Parts: sequence; structure tokens; C-alpha cells
Amino acid sequence: MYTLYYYPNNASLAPHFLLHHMGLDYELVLVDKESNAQKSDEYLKLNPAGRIPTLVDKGQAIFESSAICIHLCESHPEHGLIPPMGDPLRPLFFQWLAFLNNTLQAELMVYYYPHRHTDREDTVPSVRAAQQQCIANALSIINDQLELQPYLLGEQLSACDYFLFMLAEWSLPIEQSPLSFKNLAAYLKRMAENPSIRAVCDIEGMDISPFAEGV
Ligand SMILES: N[C@@H](CCC(=O)N[C@@H](CS)C(=O)NCC(=O)O)C(=O)O
Repeated sequence: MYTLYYYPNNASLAPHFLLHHMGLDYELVLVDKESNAQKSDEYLKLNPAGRIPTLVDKGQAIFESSAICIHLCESHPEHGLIPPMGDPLRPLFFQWLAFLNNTLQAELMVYYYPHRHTDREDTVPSVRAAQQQCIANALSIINDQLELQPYLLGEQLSACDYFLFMLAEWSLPIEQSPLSFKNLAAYLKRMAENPSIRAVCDIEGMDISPFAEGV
């Protein structure tokens, strides 16, 4: 039994997709961000970074969404969400997951938490405005990757696709939204039909209709 500490449509979403896709036995524990529960003494014992998500597996807490995704994929390789050792696609899996987590997600974090990146209130709008372009640049690279293939790694769905769907949802308010990129919009429309995405978004109370209407 896994325990996922989550908040709807937060960085817990990608691990949640994987738990569902793999049909694993898991329980959800809501970390009430509204009351800053991610900074409570109790939660900080599990995740000293005070961020969401945390996964507990056999009593061991793991934080960082990408690390959780890799751990789940490697613990259950029969689901094929990570290419096996020796497969030439395996380094590309790490490349894209790192790009998503360390570049696109990092840029989105600055967009959503601009106050952490300036000590002057009047510059907050400038920080956010600058992020628009950084996020669009990352989306453009992903759009190019999807020009000739259905998934980020090629023909086969991987955990990277679930991670990308999460970040695409967060990117919807950006001026150059993911739906303004042709290949990405078509891809997201298909991904929005994925049964695990539909089920998990339903559980988390998320509206994914913008993806269906996208193209
Ligand atoms: N790099 C971390 C980032 C996690 C993160 O920043 N999560 C956000 C929610 S999406 C959070 O916990 N925010 C509350 C806060 O920073 O206090 C990961 O990918 O797990």
C-alpha cells in the first residue's frame, strides 16, 4: 500500500496518474495547502522541503515528484512506463523527465510563486511577465519533439507523458498556452482521453475540457 500526500492539481498529479495507471494499491492524504499544512511540523518530518508531493512506500518517505515517478516505474517495470536498462530510449526518458522537471516546471514555479524571486512588490508583475517567454520557449521545444511521433519518447507512452500533461495543465493561463502549439494541442487532446488521466482528474475535481476543445 502506497500513501500519496497530495493536493489537487499540484506536483502530486503525475505520481497520482502513475499509481492509477499501474493499478497499485494506494491511499491519498490531502495536504491542505489552504492552511499551509505542507509547512506543519508533522509534514516536515516526511518532507523537509515542505512541498507537495510526498510518497510513503513501506514506511519510507520519498519527496520530489520526478524521483517518485522514477521509483514507481522502476518498482513496477511490467507496466512499461520506463524503458528498460540497455534500451536506447532509456537515456531519453531521463532527458525528457529532467527537462520537464528542471526546466519547464522550474519556470512555472517562478510564474506561480513570483514573490519568492524578488524582494520588491512592484517588480512582481515583471517577474511573471518574463516567465511567460521562458515557459513558451520550453513548450516550443516539446512541440517540435511531437512533430513526427505520438508520445515524447516515440511510439510508446511513458511516465514522461503523464508528467507533461500535468505541466501542460499548469501552463494553460500562459499567453502562448500549450493549446496554441499545433502538435502539442493535438497530443494533449489525445492524452485527455487517456483513462487514467480522466479518472485521476475526476478524483481530484479537475476540469480537463479545455484540452478536448483545444483543436
Ligand atoms: N520540485 C518539487 C516541487 C514541489 C512543489 O513546489 N510543489 C508545490 C505545489 S505544485 C508546493 O508544495 N507548493 C507549496 C509551497 O511551496 O509552500 C517537486 O517536483 O516535487
